[in-house]
Amino acid sequence: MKNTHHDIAPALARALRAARRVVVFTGAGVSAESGIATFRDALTGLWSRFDAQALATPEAFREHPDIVWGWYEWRRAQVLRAAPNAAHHAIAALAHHVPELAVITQNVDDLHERAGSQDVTHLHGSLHAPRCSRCAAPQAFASPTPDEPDAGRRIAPPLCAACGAPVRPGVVWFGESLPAQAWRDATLAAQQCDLLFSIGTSSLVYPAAELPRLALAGGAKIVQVNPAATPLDALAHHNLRGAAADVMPRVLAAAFSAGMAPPASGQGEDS
Ligand code: BV8
Ligand code: ZN
Repeated sequence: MKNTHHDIAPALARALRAARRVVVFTGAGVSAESGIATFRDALTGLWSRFDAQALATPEAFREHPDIVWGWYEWRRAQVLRAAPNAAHHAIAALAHHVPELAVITQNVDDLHERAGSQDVTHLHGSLHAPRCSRCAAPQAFASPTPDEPDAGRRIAPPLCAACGAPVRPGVVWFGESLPAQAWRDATLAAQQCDLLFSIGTSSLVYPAAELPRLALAGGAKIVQVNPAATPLDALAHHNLRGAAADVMPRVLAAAFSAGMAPPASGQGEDS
């Protein structure tokens, strides 16, 4: 059957139209169609002998600062070259259709902001906010756009202008606490919302993966958008099996534009 926005269950379109407070919770999958490798994609070159989870830790930075800094500079170069995709734009547009929208992301890129989303909550920090690993002083990047480091190149981290210690990426590593304010904002938004979208996340990393459960406990409808199954499948009221850049524009069309010609069809199915 030709995929049109009619694939989106009428009950979902009705629930989104009726929702006062909506949360959009995203993971690396929402940036996949912008060409940003998801966290678990095979690490290339020098990093292929590392598991991302092992590299995104304070220990790895202490032991191999130039491998870890090189990895993040490679990822930052990817992000700077990337553009927001139709999913980021649909999420930004959603803010104009519902009374309150909170965008909460695990991603360290700024594609939600570049698509126009406001007040994005970053649970795991940002590639664009390097800081001193000792005195935490914010640092400016030496080169605003790193020359495309060939994947795998070691790059020695710059040294803090104030205390001389190595500069680290402004991200939350495994074993590190989430920024307290961001976590407070996120849990409050999840507990109070009427509807939560979980888009492009494997729902494996805690405490972020707790948010849909908090929303469910607060009586919210849970909608998952992911081409693959995740542990959230069991809890979601709607499992939209498909790519975010295909599904999200169709969700908005189904809910807010009766008669608007549906955007290009995709593979998404409502399951
Ligand atoms: C903390 C920033 C403690 C860095 C990241 C055992 C059990 C439970 C928990 C733990 C445990 N052992 C350790 C823990 C805690 C640990 C944890 O959860 N580990 C997991 C792996 C078991 N958590 C932590 O350490 C957290 N801190 O707990 O602190 C503490 C408490 C008090 C005091 C002190 C300390 C910190 C976690 C933050 C780690 N940092 N990112 C960086 O980016 O480099 S997490 C990182 O991995 C990403 O941000 C992402 O969120 C996560 C998963 O990566 P991916 O799988 O790539 O991405 P994602 O999950 O988003 O999955 C991609 C999805 O997209 C897939 O499902 C795919 O199907 C889908 N997809 C693909 N294409 C598309 C798509 N979807 C839609 N459209 C498409 N086109
Ligand atoms: Zn310093």
